[in-house]
Amino acid sequence: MEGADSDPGDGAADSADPDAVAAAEAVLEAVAAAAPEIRAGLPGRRRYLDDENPSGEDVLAADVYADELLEATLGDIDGVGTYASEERESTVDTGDGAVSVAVDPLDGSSNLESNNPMGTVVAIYDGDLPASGRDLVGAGFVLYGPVTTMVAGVGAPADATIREYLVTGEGDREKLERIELPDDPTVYGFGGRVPDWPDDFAAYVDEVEDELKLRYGGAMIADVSQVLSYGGVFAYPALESAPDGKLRLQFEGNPVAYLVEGAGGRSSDGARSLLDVEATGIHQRVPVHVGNEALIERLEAALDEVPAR
Ligand code: FBP
Repeated sequence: MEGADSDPGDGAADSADPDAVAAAEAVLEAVAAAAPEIRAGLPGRRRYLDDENPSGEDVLAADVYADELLEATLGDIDGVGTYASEERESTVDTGDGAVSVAVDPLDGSSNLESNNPMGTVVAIYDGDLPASGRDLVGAGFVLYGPVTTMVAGVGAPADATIREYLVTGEGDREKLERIELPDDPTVYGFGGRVPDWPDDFAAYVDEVEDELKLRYGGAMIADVSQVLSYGGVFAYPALESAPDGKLRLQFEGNPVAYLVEGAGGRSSDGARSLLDVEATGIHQRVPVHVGNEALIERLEAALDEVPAR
């Protein structure tokens, strides 16, 4: 993350609907306001429930707590008509607003057991779900690390300025720096078991591990935050056992693509920007690769055949 700036483009982008951008700002403020409560609720909610989410993953009490808190908070915002969460099979109709929010209430929640960082991710789309990443009018994440921070932007993807905020104990946002990926990347982190990586992806890893330092923590938001800070590449790639990878387009792929591209980097499913992947379902999965432009270009060159998406 580089030095402070004079705020060009902070706020509404020309090509996005101003009402949708205002709703996106309100959503990001509400997520920050909920963050201290979500964080304070973690210590007593580290147990698994006897349940699975729509993606077949075990659910922690903390996942459910954060999801219910965010639904109540975000559903009340003027302009928000739909709430969707990784923890719910279907979307929730919250009123007649045009904007839809898609939330991963606790990204990386399996890190609760080991007490490692995790986050809350939010994507704000101008339209119904599932939506294209090109319909985003804002995105952000809260990182529950040693301090609570938010990285966020509003506006159309091509116009967004991405900024880091400190989230205070009262849930207010204090502006920190504008985020731009450093020119000299230093870190990489890739999910999935190594024997499950396709050969072409494994060949790419052979290249980058000679140049970069491994940093992988198992929570996408924390791993992407390292890439935003130090430059590099994060991927949860296609696997032999899961050709669409693990992460979800609406809740994870699109918002991190928006943030990393807004910070001067690139995103890819292996062949194209994640923002150009066709949206086919709420819980659709997609291989996610984000980072410095040159590293993503090399990745796309290294992968043999990437299906149309
Ligand atoms: P959840 O949203 O269910 O926590 O799953 C997503 C995630 O935890 C990502 O944050 C992370 O990148 C990935 O799964 C880690 O998966 P793995 O445990 O296979 O490394």
